[in-house]
Amino acid sequence: SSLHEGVEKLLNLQSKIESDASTKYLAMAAWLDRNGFEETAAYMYKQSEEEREHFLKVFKYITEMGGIAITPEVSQVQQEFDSFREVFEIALQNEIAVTNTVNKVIAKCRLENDYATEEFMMWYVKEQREEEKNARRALELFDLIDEDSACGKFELDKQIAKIGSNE
Ligand code: OFO
Repeated sequence: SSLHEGVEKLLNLQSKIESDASTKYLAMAAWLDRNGFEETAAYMYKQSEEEREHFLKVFKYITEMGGIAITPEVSQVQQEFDSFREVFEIALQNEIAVTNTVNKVIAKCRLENDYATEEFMMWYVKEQREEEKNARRALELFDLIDEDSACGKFELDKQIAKIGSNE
């Protein structure tokens, strides 16, 4: 394998984290859907699919580099949420955690002079910047629109679903 053992290990961890993110967003999408937040549910189903692509991208890269890609097991996932807002608080925390692991892979690449993987991982740096921004924007909308006011939930559902659509 042209991958340093430590780098390969972190890439497999990253692949698992992306796969978990896909599962978490799927559970959030279902919760949103059954609570009437139709448009935000559609947005979240899409996020889930995107994370699945992020997962596959790392997974295939490991194999391409001659490493052993380990199929991640499905972790326990949170199915219930206390509120509409809580979904996005957790989503933001999750994205921040993903950014941290992306940074750890890159730090390791630098230590081992693995510039190919570093360059590969830069795509994730950009992606995470975008995803953190979107999650923060969602929370900003909860500050602007009172969830408990008349039509508040309905308006939030529409506005959150539009995040990132003009990029
Ligand atoms: Fe947002 O987790 Fe993928 O990159």
